[in-house]
Amino acid sequence: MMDLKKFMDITPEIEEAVAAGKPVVALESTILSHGMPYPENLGFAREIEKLIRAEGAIPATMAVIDGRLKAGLTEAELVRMCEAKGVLKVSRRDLPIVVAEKLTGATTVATTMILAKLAGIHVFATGGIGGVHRGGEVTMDISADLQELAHTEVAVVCAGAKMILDIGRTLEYLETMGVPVLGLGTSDFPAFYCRKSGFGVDYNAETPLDVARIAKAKWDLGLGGGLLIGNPVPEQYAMDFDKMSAVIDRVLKMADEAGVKGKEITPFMLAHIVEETGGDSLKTNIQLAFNNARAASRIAVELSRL
Ligand code: PSU
Ligand code: MN
Repeated sequence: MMDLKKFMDITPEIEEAVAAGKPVVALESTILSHGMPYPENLGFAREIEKLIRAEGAIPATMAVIDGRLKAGLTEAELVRMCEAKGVLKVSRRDLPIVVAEKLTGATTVATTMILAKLAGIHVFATGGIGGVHRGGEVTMDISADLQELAHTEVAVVCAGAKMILDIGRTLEYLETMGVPVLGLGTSDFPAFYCRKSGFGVDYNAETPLDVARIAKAKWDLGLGGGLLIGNPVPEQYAMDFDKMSAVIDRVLKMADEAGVKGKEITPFMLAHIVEETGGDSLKTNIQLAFNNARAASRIAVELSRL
């Protein structure tokens, strides 16, 4: 057995909650350090933790700080992740490097799942997941988030995938890897800023209890791996599909012309989409993540009762 304490700091509150089987919701830090501008990200980070508490669950924001894996951050650590000075973007392949070299990094969906599982947490709320990029059939740019969903026992609540990705191929990949894709009150997989992508989910789970039951069945059956839950952005914050498609096409072209590659693509796109929409996309991004935190908390509460 790996000696967890050798690598990881879990706050006493989270550790006690996990031991007692109470609901805990994991949060990622890449959305803070590389997904949103400062200081809006800090207001967001504080608010989303409050929201989870208001639903009766405990928030666990994940990060790697000076080489230590963290489940639950202090206020000073949260500020550090939001200021993002020298904060790396850490996916699965980067994890051993930041640990061994005592570096500081924000966790992606993939790494947040890894840390959540180590800490005994099985529900995670994010904004959008990584996936197969447009042109991925040639570039092979496929986020490590998808492999993590295949292998790591965490239910991930998201608002779908951005249209910067190839949503159809992302869903095909998840099918191949045996990842159930559920809609929370929808049969259409959401497209982040917009409520619908035009691609179906595997099953419309009407309630958080349905999601909890399906997750428990998957894990009790020994099937392992994760589940993806698509929770559409609330109607009043949703953006126009055609308008966003045009913005994304423009920004994809900018990325291509600037020669942006690899792990820089997603942060580049996110920052330029905010600019191109005059900040509207940031408001939507914040609200959809809040909405996911609420849903994840309810799923965690139901799971803790099963
Ligand atoms: N999509 C978003 N916001 C984000 C990300 C994706 O709408 O902040 C972040 C997440 O942390 C996700 C990561 O895990 O980008 C995926 O990066 P890549 O495509 O390089 O794997
Ligand atoms: Mn990539």
